[in-house]
Amino acid sequence: MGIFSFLKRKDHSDTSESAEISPADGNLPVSVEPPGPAGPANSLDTQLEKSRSRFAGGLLSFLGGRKKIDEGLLEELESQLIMSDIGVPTASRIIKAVEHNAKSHDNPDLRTLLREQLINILKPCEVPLEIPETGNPYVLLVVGVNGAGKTTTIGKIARQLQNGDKSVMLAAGDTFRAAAVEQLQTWGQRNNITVIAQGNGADSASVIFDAVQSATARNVDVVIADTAGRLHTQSGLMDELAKVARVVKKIDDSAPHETLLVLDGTTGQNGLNQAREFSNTVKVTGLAVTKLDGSAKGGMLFTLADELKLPIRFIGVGEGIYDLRVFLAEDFVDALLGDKSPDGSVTPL
Ligand SMILES: Nc1nc2c(ncn2[C@@H]2O[C@H](COP(=O)(O)OP(=O)(O)OP(=O)(O)O)[C@@H](O)[C@H]2O)c(=O)[nH]1
Ligand SMILES: [Mg+2]
Repeated sequence: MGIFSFLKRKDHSDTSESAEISPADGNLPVSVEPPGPAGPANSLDTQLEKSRSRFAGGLLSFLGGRKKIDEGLLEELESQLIMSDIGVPTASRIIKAVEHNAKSHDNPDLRTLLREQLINILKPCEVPLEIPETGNPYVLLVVGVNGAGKTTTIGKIARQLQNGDKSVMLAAGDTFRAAAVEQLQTWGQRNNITVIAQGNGADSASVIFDAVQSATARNVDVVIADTAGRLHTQSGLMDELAKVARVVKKIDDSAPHETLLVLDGTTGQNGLNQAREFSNTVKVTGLAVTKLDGSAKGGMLFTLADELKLPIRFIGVGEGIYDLRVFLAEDFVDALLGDKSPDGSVTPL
C-alpha cells in the first residue's frame, strides 16, 4: 500500500463551478517537462551522487584494506559519519550497535554491519503516504521555511497522485509572497488541475477553507494546500498556520489529514531545528526532504529519523515534475553506500 496504490476513481463529472472560484486562468506560461534527463529514468545513485561521494567516498578512503574492527577504526568511522551530516548522538548510537553486532560475528564485515544499522534507523520512517477513500477530500497541508521547495513538491505530488488515479485540487494558501499564487497556478496548469486562489493579501485560512469546501462539492479526492514560507520567529505567520488547521476542521474535523513539513536537504542539521519549531505550532505528520540531488548532506536523514521518528514521505531529487521519490530506506542507504552486487547484497570493501 502507499501513494501508488489508490482505490477506485470517483465520478468527477461535475466540473462546472470551477470558474467562479478562480481556477488557473489559462493565460500563464506552461512548460510540461517530459520524463527526460531529470525524469524517473535517472537512478537514485545518480541523483544522490554528491551525498554518496561524501559518504561512501569517505568510508572507502579510510577503510582501505583494513579488516580488523577495533576501537580506532570505529572512532574513525564515527568521525566520518559526523562529517557526512549525521548528528553526534545518532552517529554514536550507530557505532555502538555496529560494535555490539561485530562481536557476534566470526568474520564481521564493517560495511555490511554499517548498512544494517543505517537501514535500522531509517526503516521506521519509511511510511509512504496513504490516501484512504472516505468520501471526503483528503487535506494535505504543506508547510516549511522560505524556499524549502514546498510549491515545487506540491506540483510533483499532484502528478503522482493523478498517476495513481486520484483527483486533485490545489489551494493557493501562500497569499504572502508576491507571485506565489501564479507559481502554483503554473503547476496547476502543468497537471491540468484547478487551483483555488484569492490573490495576494487574502486570508490564507479562508483560501484553504474555500478549496476544501469546493473539493467537497465536486467530489475531489485530495486538496493540497500551499502555504507561505515562514520562520518560527515570525509569530504572526506561525499563528496563521494554526488558524488554517483550525478552520479546515470546521468542514471535516479530521482535517488536515497530513501536515507535510518540507525541509531543504542542503541545510543539514538545521532541518532538525525547523522540524521541532514547526511541531510547536502544528502537528507535523510527515516530512519531505528536497534538493538531495544538489546536496552532499543526505546524512541528515539519519538524524531526522533517529531524533524525530516522523514518517519521511518523499525525497526531492531535482527540479522536474518527476523528481520526487517515495522514501524507501534500503534504496536510500544503498545509494549512499555505493554499488550493489548483482544479487542485491552490498559489495564488501
Ligand atoms: N535541485 C532541486 N531543486 C529543487 C527541489 N525542490 C525544489 N527545488 C527548487 O528550489 C527552489 C524553491 O522552490 P519552491 O518550491 O519555490 O520553494 P517554496 O518552499 O515554495 O518557497 P517559498 O514559497 O518562497 O517559501 C526552486 O528553484 C525549485 O526549483 C529539488 O528536489 N531539487
Ligand atoms: Mg512556495
